[in-house]
Amino acid sequence: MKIGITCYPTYGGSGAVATELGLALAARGHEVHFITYAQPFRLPAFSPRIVFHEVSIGSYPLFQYPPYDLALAVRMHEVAVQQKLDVLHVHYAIPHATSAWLAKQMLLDAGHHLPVVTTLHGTDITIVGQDHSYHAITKFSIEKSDRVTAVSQYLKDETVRAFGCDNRRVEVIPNFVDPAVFDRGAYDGALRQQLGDGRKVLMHISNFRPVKRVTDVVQIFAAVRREIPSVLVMVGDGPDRSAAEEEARRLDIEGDVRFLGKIDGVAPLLASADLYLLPTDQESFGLSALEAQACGVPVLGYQVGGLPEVVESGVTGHLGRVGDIVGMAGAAIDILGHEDRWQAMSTAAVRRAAGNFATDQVLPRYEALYADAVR
Ligand code: GMT
Repeated sequence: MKIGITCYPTYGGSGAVATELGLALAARGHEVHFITYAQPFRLPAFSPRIVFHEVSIGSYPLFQYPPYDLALAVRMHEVAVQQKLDVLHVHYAIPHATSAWLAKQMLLDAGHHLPVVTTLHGTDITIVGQDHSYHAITKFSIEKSDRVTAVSQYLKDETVRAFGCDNRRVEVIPNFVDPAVFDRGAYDGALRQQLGDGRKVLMHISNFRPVKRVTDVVQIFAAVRREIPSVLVMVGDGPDRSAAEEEARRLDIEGDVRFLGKIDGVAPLLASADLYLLPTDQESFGLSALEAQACGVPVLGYQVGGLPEVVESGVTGHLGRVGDIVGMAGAAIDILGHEDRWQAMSTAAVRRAAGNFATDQVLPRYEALYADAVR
């Protein structure tokens, strides 16, 4: 098939999932066209059967807020006509599903039917979409999509609750991972030695937005470090990075906390970790938690959103109460302090990731959805 994909190209789970999906679809022989304002961050410079189409918004003095959503709709329309797209798959409802609906209407006038598939990822439903300024257009755009998917049952339920959407219209298709890439055994341990110098490696990866509670990460680590020789590796960047750095200084542990900034290929890093920390207060799925588990890393997080669908508390990690730093640190010390317990969790984590969320299992569900939408 010829598939158009639109996503946010910058760091974030929805862009990562969209790009991995495009790469996997191309590997299975489909032709994939990415339509967005920059090259998606996980997209290699060249891949067979993948083309990147840049959306340019230009500039005009009248526009204090250049209308990206319109420029995107025009580019979607253009690519659909030129490349004869069979289906357009947009990731993150706002504004992508709205632009897709506009492009679809423009195409209908020329007799070209372009089915639109919208995948809901998280904050498009839980935060931004429920803002009064965007609620009505989000509901409209979801309802006008030919097919809608959500990345967890939690997100589907929240979509039905917040937007009154028909729950039969939303299909749950989870995030996925390639176990051959996210594989602890694929890396030689040199990086682990560099990062930890013989100590346990705790890790967090995110875009450092307030929802990620990165200061909780630092506080949990501070309590763990008092009991177990360890280091904390913080990967990514965003608005709360300086707050996390400040917290590390305040707690006088900055020498053992490393901020690496944005890094594209996180698999070798995750494969070097002993424990992954994701204490966010809203998480529709938690792609990084899945990738960590695939690398045999137990995950510590809060019992929120779709995270319990990914992490089996007590088996592949521990999920605690939001803000319970002491409880989280206790669970971390228990896991890291008992080699047999850590090993059992690590093995269960790999089995869970590969058994429920491997690319080979999830991808055919998208292919079936496209085929159905085209019919
Ligand atoms: O929160 C992020 O890291 C970015 C955000 C996005 O939309 O780019 O991620 C969301 O989508 C991911 C992929 O489906 C999910 O794994 C994340 O759980 C979700 N983030 C939130 O719900 C906060």
